[in-house]
Amino acid sequence: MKTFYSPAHRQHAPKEEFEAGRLSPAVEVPERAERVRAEIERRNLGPVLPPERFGEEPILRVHAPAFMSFLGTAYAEWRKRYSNDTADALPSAWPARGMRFNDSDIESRLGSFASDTATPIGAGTHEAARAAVNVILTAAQAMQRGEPAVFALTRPPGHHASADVFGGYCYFNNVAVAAQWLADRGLRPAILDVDYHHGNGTQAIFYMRSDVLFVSIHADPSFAFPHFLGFADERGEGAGEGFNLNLPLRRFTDWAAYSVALEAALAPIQHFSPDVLLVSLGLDTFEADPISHFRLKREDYLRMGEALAALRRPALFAFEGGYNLEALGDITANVLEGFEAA
Ligand code: Q9C
Ligand code: ZN
Repeated sequence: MKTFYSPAHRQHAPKEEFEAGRLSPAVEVPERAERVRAEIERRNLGPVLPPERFGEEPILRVHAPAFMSFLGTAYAEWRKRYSNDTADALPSAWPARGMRFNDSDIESRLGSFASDTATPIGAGTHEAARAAVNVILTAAQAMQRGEPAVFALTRPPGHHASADVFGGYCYFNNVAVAAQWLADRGLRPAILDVDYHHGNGTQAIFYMRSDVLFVSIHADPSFAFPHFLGFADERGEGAGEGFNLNLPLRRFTDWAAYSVALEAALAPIQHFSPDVLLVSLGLDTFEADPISHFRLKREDYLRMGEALAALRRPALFAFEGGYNLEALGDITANVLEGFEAA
C-alpha cells in the first residue's frame, strides 16, 4: 500500500496545551508521524511518497473563507499583539451565551473560531496543516486513479475541525476535504471514524447531506472529549437524516465489545455502497494511550484491518489521533497490514 507523507508536518510542534486546569506538555507532537513512517519503512509496507500541491480551492469547498484566512494570518497577528512573547497562540475567552459576535482583533477571532485550549497555533502550524491537506488530496487522487488502498499520514489531524471551528488538535478537516474532493469528481464516499474521540467536525460538515455517509465509533461524549457532540441520537438532519451514525461506547471498552460495534458500523456502510471508504484512523483506542480509556491490544488492530477489508471496497486510511509514541507505529501498521492480508 502506498503511503503519502510530507516532512512539513514537523513545522507544527506545539510545546504545551492547557488541559485539566494546567499547562501540560503537548501530546500531538511531530514524533507521532515520524514513528509511524519509520515502522512503515521498517516493515516494507510500500513506498512513502510526497504530496502534490492542490491550492486553496478544495479546502474552500469545506471550510469558510473567513476561517481559512484566519488560520493563514493568526500567528502573525498574535505575534504583533504580544511581540515580546514567543508562546503559541491560544484563546482565553469565548463568545458564550448572552454575548455578541465580534471578530475585530486576534483575541476575539481566536475565541470565535476555537473550541478548546488544547490546539495552539504556532509559527509553522498553518504550513503543516496545509501540507496535511495536500497529503490526503494526493491520496484521494491516487484512489480516483484506481489504487485499491492508500494511507495518508496526515498530521496535524483533522476530524475535530468543522467548516469554521478548529480544536481537538485539528485545524483543517483533512478527511472532509478529501471526501468532498472525491464527491466533486462523481465518486460516492463513506467515512468511518474509529478514533477514540467522536469526529464532531466531520459530522457537522456532512450532517445535512445524504451524499456522504458518516459513521463513528468512539468514547461516549457523556464522559469524553468532545463532550458536546457524538451522542447516539444524532442521526442527520433534513436530506442527511439517516446518513449519520454514532456508536458511543463505555469506558474500558475492549476488543470483545469494540468488534461488535465495528460490525454494526460496517452494515450501513455496505448498504450505502460507497465507491471509496475513508477511514479516520485514530489509534488512541489503544490500552496504553496516555489520554484515552479503551483497552484495545496490539493484535486487535490486525483484526480491525481485516474487518475493514471484508467490505471489499477501495479504502483511504487517514491518520488522526493516537498518542502512545512507543506503540503508535506498530498499531498503525497492524491496521494497514491486516487490511492488505485479508
Ligand atoms: N483528558 C484527537 O485525537 N483533550 N484529538 C482531551 C482528555 C483534547 C484529541 C483531554 C483531545 C483531542 C485527534
Ligand atoms: Zn482522538
